[in-house]
Amino acid sequence: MNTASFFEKLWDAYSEKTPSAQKVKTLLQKEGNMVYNDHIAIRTFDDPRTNITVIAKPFLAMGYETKGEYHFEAKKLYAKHFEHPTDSNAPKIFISELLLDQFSEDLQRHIKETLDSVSPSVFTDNELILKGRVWDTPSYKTYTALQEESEYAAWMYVNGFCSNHFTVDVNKLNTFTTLSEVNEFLKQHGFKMNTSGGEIKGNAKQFLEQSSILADIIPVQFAEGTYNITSCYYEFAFRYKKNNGELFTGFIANSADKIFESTDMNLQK
Ligand code: OOG
Ligand code: NI
Repeated sequence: MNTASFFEKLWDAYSEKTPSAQKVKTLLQKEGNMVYNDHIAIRTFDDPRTNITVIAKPFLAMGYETKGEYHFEAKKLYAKHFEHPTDSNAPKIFISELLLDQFSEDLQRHIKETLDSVSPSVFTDNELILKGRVWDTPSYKTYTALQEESEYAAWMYVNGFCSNHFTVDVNKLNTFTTLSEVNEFLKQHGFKMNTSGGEIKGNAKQFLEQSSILADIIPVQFAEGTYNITSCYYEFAFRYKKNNGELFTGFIANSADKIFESTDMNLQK
């Protein structure tokens, strides 16, 4: 599969569970914009079967290169980002992993049992991140137990492998010149922003401003019945030129820390 059709399939899987993203994209297009992706993001567990190295492999095979790394002490996460050196339409990739050994034995056991229930060949499939949750129906009891320690763990247990957001490249929009104009447009159309750490994360001095709408809520079938749970969200990024005249291409850990919260159940209402 070539890079463009891979990202189309990834968008299809994502927009199916994130109807707001498709709505926003269509609204932006109706205003007269071409919508380009700045980056996508993937979540995983640092278990050797699923860690960043495993998730990054198909992207490295597409020619992507490893760039920055990021630490999130409070959330107990580690992340890396990847860039394609030649294909300017290929979005940057941000992959984070949950540092399992920093959590309780109960959490570690829940995740280990979940991963043990899946055939190892599923994790090495090049199309893993098109597959979503690759384990059986989750338990709501386990979901809420995980949530007490980590919203990320609970989200991952239900949503599995996917792009948890796509990100509109605001620099390339025709009808908007600033991120705050985009945010006003989103709010006028009834979308709810993630305001954790402020509506706009980052600033010109950091060469990156970001905002996101809260994740959609979708019905999920659990062993105990159906509950409404966060799926994925849409992000908006505006990049500034560095002193050498080139656009900054990295990420800002303090901003990312708040962007992660776009899928937190406790930010809903
Ligand atoms: C990733 C959050 C961080 C960014 O652009 O800083 C991020 C996630 O929610 O998994 O995407
Ligand atoms: Ni992002």
